[in-house]
Amino acid sequence: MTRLILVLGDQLSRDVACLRAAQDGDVVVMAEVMDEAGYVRHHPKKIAFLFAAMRKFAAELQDAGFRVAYTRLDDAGNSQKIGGELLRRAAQFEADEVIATEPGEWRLIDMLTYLPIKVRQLPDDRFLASHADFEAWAKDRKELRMEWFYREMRRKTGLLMDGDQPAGGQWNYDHDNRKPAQADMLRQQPPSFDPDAVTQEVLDLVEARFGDNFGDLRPFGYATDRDGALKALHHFIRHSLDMFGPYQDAMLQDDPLLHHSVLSPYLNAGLLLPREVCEAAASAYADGKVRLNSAEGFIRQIIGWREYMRGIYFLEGPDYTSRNALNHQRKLPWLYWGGATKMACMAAAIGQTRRLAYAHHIQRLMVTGNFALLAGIDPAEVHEWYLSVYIDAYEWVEAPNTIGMSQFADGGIVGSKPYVSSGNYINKMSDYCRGCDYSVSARTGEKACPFNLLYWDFMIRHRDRLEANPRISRIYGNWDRMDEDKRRTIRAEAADFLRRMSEGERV
Ligand code: FAD
Ligand code: DLZ
Ligand code: SF4
Repeated sequence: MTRLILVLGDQLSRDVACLRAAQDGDVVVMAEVMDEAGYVRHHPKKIAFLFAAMRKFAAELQDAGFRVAYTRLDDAGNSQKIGGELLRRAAQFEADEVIATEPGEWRLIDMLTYLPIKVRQLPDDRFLASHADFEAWAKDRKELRMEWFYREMRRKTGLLMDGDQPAGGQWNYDHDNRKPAQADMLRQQPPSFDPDAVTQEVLDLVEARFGDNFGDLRPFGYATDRDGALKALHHFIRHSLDMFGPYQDAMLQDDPLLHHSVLSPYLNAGLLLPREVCEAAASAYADGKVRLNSAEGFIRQIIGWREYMRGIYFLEGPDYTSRNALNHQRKLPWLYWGGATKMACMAAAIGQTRRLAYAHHIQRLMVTGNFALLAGIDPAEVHEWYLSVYIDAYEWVEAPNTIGMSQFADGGIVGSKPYVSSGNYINKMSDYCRGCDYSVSARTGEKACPFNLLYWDFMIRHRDRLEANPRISRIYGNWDRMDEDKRRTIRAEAADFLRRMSEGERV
């Protein structure tokens, strides 16, 4: 009997497990379906990127001799579900078994588990840590801190290691990083790729079908095949990696990317593999082309944070996305969907998200994420927003970053304390405050930076829980020393701000 080989839209790697298992006569099944394109209102650039990359990958497989059954979104008979397409193709090719690579989302894993046909889900070994590796690491630990996991991953991969010691004698060089950036006309931007005929056709389809989703479809400059993704990788290693470390936490109004790699879309869709990306960075360091704090910082994001986040998602199980440890219930305000705001930092982060389907880590964590947490937004709504608007968003990586790292909704599994800050941090790391209607130095009054008001409001609302944390407790001393009137004013103005925001006023 024929077997079907399922390749999902984020499994576009020649080395993916199901393709390695393919035999003569098997049929590769790929499908553009509304169930996947519509489980959240994805940014149009994300849908276009994946559909174009899927079409090109299918053509590449066909050229390499695979039998491929590819369903386009508008094809007659498209059931608009991955499961439906597998059953339809099984009937068409008289197949009795599906070979899949485990999807990156519980929803699809469950769907495949209960599909009325035999399905084998192979481990996704594009990741460097298997579920068993992560479970073994996590077992019996009181706290699942990324840094300890990362050190094991360094030893396991041998990346930046001198024998059994870390290169340079330290595991982590972050103390050399975290510098604010200056505007620089000469800073290199990632390469932009003109859409070819395949991509143009997809752009027209996405415009017609998803044109109302939040986000600009055009101009579209992402690579949509492996050659382009490799070009982006080599360009980053050559031009930006050396400065990545020092400036990775910086934010500039007129430079949305700074020295970030913008490789997450390609890594997460399978056009690049994590090991090759890290090896390219490690070789650049070995050749003396980039400084150690940059190579180490970059590699840590991939073999550390990326693998750790996936480990947490699968360890914690399907209910992780509905956690709400701080019991936050406020609706996501309209300004996240492009509604006007006077906050220059939010306007910048959300504006570039709309244009590019991309914001870098500190914009996601310390601007939009920080604001949502301070304002007490329901983490399920925050999760849905991040899953929708970023080109690199898949639940296995987005949920632990949002629910865990950013919103502290998992109660402290990913982070030992909430990532919250007043306007001070944003002012130190960016040039946003200079052009803002609010004043970052004002703590009360009409001009008070909302991050300042909401910071204290958040800290006091959650005092019972947070004061016990030794990393936070001394902050309450500052509050207690504040004049009683001042404290009352801050809380009243915070409440007024939140009320006006929730009523749709421009804040
Ligand atoms: P760089 O800064 O150049 O970093 C290099 C690579 O490291 C990235 O491409 C990525 O693969 C990896 N990386 C860095 N930080 C993380 C991290 N915290 N978790 C996982 N991988 C990391 N990343 C996603 O890939 N998809 C998401 O949906 C996603 N959602 C996020 C939501 C929130 C609230 C936050 C705070 C972070 C989220 N991140 C997500 C992590 C991070 O912001 C992005 O990986 C990064 O901004 C991608 O841009 P880049 O390729 O330029 O990264
Ligand atoms: C994100 C996405 C989109 C927009 N569309 C498709 C699709 O039409 N077909 C497909 O196979 N995959 C798509 N994907 C990626 C899946 O949603 C992804 O495989 C799961 O979320 C698991 O990570
Ligand atoms: Fe953001 Fe406050 Fe600075 Fe305005 S003053 S940009 S709201 S941090």
